[in-house]
Amino acid sequence: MYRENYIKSLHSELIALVEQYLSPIAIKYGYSQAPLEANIKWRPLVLILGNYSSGKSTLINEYLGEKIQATGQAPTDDSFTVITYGKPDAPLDRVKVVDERDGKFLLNDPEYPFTILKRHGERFTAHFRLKKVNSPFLKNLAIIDTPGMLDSITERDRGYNYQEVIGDLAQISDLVLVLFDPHKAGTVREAYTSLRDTLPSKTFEDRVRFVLNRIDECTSMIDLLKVYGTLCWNLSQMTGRKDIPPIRLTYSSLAHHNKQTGDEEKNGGYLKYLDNQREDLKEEILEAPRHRLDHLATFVETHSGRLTHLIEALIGYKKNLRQFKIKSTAIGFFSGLLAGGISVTGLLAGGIGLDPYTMAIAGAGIAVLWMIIFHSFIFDRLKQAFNRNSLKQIDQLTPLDNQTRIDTWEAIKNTIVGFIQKTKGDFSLKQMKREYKDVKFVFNEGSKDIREALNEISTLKKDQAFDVSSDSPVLSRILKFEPMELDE
Ligand SMILES: Nc1nc2c(ncn2[C@@H]2O[C@H](COP(=O)(O)OP(=O)(O)OP(=O)(O)O)[C@@H](O)[C@H]2O)c(=O)[nH]1
Ligand SMILES: [Mg+2]
Repeated sequence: MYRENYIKSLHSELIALVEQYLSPIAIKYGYSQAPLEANIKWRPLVLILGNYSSGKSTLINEYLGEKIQATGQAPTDDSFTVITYGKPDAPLDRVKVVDERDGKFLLNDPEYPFTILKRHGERFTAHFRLKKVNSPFLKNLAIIDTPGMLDSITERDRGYNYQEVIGDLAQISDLVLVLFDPHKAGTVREAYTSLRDTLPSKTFEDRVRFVLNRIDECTSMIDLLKVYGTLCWNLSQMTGRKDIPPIRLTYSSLAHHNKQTGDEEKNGGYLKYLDNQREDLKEEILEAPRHRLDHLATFVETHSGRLTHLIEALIGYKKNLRQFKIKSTAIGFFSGLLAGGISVTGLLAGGIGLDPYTMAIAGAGIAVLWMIIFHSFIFDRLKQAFNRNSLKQIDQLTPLDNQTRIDTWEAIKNTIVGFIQKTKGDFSLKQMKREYKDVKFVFNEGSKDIREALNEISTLKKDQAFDVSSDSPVLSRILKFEPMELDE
């Protein structure tokens, strides 16, 4: 097996794991409305953001090997274009668009992970499209080209909330490139804030790459250093951090050669020293499937962790409810006996002398009548009070003894309240215990295996063939994944 296939099989196994073990539970408890895997089962995604004319579309065209996206000096493209692989009906001798779909299709077809973007309205739908292209570059990933950021145009002018769209797309992307060009190295705010606000800080660092593009347009090495310095300064102002995130340097050779008017040494002699940077960036984009695996591993860990905590809390609630039921049944029973006893004593004290047999029947009758009244009317009231009380003290259902548990609790608390309100405690504890074992197993063992597999991948070379059965015990374990047998 080759590394690429290894990554692919791990990807489908992880999706199967989520589909089989986490999604049914997530939907059952209202943790998620749609299957969890809906947003992650499509191809690895690379999102390209940046200022207008920073060269996003030109760079994409260079990677694809043909002019697929429109390019130009003025703000050129006001659409979000998903570019994915499409097989031509008959063999083609060049790269071209083999199929095109509009936003409506893309937002409504559940095969694609974009249904969450429906909320951005019709203006956005009109600016969203899909292109299928037969480029080998797209074999294992899809790219999203975006409209450039325009400092002078506000969100309202676009007719949809641009920053929120970027945020939603970044959430489902595996790599986010933010492009700058030497002319506008100072305009980073819009890109930065939309990403910072929508991606958790760890995800932000994992996923976002800053790129200084069009470096061939700097007149000299010194000019390039000045531009680089300006960009670093602006980024550090935005991040508020002293360490500067790495910035990749690149340019599109096609655009560069088209513009070339003379002596390369005169203005761009430094470029040859930076070609390795361009290669690195391309390699990094092609590594999107591996990034996807990292994200999937985090995804499995996060959701299985939260679901474990969620079920643990519901089991806690159910146990309290059981205790409450035992207690109130006992109260009903003994108060019934008491009522029977008091009635008999009352009859005796009132001098109503019935024979002992009739007295016993009367006492027992009153006791049973009381128990029926208790269970039909009083018990329900007590149960309602118990539920109200439980919801008031919801934070006490499980120990919140460290920050991780406090964070997961915040993410699931409302779901738990909703589920208790909906079911009023009418659910099976036995079934829940079984589900608990499943998600806990995925959380503990599944996540460990996935991390081991990821470490293994990082040691493999791109074209290295290896034998799964002997070289990759981790993969075979995941492939054979079965949750533990349950001891009821
Ligand atoms: N010299 C040089 N010119 C470039 C480079 N990349 C892009 N250009 C030129 O810059 C202009 C803008 O490029 P686009 O690819 O359209 O930029 P964009 O970021 O997609 O712009 P919008 O879609 O409007 O946001 C075009 O005229 C390109 O030919 C580059 O690396 N070097
Ligand atoms: Mg463009």
